[in-house]
Amino acid sequence: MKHILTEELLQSLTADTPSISPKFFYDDIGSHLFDVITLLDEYYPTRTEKWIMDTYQRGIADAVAHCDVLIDLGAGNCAKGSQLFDSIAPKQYRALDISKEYVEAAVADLQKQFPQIEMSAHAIDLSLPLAFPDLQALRKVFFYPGSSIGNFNPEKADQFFMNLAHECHGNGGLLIGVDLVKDTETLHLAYNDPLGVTAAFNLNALLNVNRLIGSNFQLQDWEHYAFFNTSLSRIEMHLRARSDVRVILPGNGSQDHIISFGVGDLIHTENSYKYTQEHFVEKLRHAGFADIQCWTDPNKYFLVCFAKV
Ligand code: AVJ
Repeated sequence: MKHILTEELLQSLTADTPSISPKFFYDDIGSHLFDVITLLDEYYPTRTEKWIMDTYQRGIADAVAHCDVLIDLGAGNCAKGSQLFDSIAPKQYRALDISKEYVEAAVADLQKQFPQIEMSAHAIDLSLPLAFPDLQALRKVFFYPGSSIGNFNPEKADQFFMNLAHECHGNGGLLIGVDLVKDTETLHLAYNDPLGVTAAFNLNALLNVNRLIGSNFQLQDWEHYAFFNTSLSRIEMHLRARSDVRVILPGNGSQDHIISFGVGDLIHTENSYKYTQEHFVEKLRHAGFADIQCWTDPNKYFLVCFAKV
């Protein structure tokens, strides 16, 4: 695993645009820092999505109508998925996440509370196509909340939607939450909170990488840099070198790799795409979903859609 990660990071860090994948945010500290981000006044997405889900619970459940299997794509602690159990009443719940141990523990807890729902936990890599051959005949509802879709570039998002529309096998749909385009000031603050939690979340990726592959990134050499790229409609997060930096990536038996950065050089760590409602609905339609219902908040900060095949 270490060799593979070293290879991956060596490639991404020495590319024309150096980058570290956002998956490296979510170690133990990073997951907790993200939880804190969701509590910040400036970070409106989580609380706004929850407001929409709570306020329109009835309408959403009516749109979903009937659910054999609720497939939670990025379940984590299963908190958002389990919120739907009462209103949607799935017969089965499949919790998918990159971290198998984490989601298994959450499902084990949940199973005790909801013995009537058949539950299972699975590891997934959402960058690869999904297939559910054993669920073909069932009505599936895919659940993808939290604007996680914002991390996909627009072409990848289209592929992902096409994959899900196909995997519905003519029955079911996708319940998804996405962050909307809004004034730049609001967007900027959500990713540049004055307490510095987002900065810590971003910088922690370096500590996680150090731990995983034995590299020697020094936090004092880097600073958080996030801005809204208006033409690409995305928040970009980067780490910016505060001085000239040399980093060693141990070669595990073979030669060590040294990567150099000049002051001001950037490592791109995340994109968080923001959509308009019209554009997002159009993408879902284009992917093969026929009937799309939407719910939003009074400020139109966030959007929840149920897209039926
Ligand atoms: C978990 C990808 C939805 O893009 O807003 C929060 C991650 N990054 N603050 C987002 C994140 C910085 C978040 N997503």
